[in-house]
Amino acid sequence: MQIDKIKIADFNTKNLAKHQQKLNFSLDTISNCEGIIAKLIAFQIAIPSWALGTGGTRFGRFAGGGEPSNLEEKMADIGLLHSLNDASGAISLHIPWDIPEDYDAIKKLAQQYNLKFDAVNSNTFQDQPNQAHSYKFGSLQNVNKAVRQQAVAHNIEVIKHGVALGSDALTVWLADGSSFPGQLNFRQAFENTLESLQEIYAALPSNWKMFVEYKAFEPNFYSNTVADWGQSYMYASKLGKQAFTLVDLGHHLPNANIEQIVSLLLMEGKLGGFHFNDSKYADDDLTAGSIKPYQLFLIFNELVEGMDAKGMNHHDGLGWMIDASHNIKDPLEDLLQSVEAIMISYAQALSVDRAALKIAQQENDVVKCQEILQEAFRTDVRPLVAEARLRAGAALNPVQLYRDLDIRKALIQQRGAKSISTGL
Ligand code: PSV
Ligand code: MN
Repeated sequence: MQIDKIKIADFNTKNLAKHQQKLNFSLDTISNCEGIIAKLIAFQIAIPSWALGTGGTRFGRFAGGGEPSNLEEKMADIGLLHSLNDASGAISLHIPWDIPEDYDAIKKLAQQYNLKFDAVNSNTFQDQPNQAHSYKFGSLQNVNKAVRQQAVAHNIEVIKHGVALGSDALTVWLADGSSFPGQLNFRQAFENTLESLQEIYAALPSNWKMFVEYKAFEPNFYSNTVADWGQSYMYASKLGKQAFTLVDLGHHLPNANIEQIVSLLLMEGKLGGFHFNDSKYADDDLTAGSIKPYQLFLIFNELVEGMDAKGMNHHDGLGWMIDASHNIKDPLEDLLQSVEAIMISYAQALSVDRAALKIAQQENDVVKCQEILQEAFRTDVRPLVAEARLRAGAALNPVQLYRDLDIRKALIQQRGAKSISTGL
């Protein structure tokens, strides 16, 4: 299903006067609005192919209907999001959940929706039918060489799919670890994992990046073999220049200072990418910015400052992706909200008075530092985000237009109320 551009234009015309009024206030009160709007237009956040259906917990799943049941339909959904917000112009595939059958056809479809292929993701956290060896006791870390070899071969296979599609990064997230003390020799697990990652790294095309994603716990409950940024950093450093740490916001222990982690990884040139989501308790996979919007702003504040210090392009210097699970909301509405929250935090970070902050920091003026950051955080930048969309031909208010056009109803009519999406 594609949205008629005329419908977007009509919606914008209807809402233009109100938008203009708010924008005028922003233009008067925020400095360098044009610079911010230009950066917002360029910024794109990839949508994972596994986030378009209803997620669930181990207790149950409550599907909302009209879910995409194959890769083509998932791409259609992302195309739909992208036409509404012009900020979701990339798809990240999880293999084997979404194996393209006809590369050319899939590439054509991507072109039609104006989508790029973001990082490809391997899956050695679930056993697949007909798999020779089980990952019950880990994959790349496994004490059994044959299991490690199978997991390495899978990752190399994933790279091949990515190359065929024009992707340029591999994300490795491992569920490897142990659930009970004594189960694992930590050092051996690390060394096995490193050796396996090195074999995968050797198969990486020279223009590719490898992202090593960490997670504090789950599905293992005692130790994870890539548990935190320090461990990911050790692997990435030992692997080489093409390997980086990937930060998923939900993968930290409570109260971790994620903005500091981001700042230091950037400083070391080892921050590769992001998985956005939000959480109250652990890896809750909630809508980005729904629980801790100030934290999201502080993270972007470090990203903007750190990337500028290194002369990096904001839009393609790092990999940006949403990694959330939509258990009770319509997944498409949820994704629109996440992208909006990310854009707002990015715009706020761009509006921070950096020169004044630097002086206040040098003068140890703690009060002033807080004033400067909170001035940016508490300033309403939504008109700038909407203006960026307007200029790009997208909708002033994507969620509202999605609802006005009754898109979910149309998707249910098209795909049925019981269609099921692959993924977690
Ligand atoms: C693991 O929790 C994770 O964050 C990894 O990125 C996986 O690929 C994804 O979620 C699976 O949903
Ligand atoms: Mn993730």
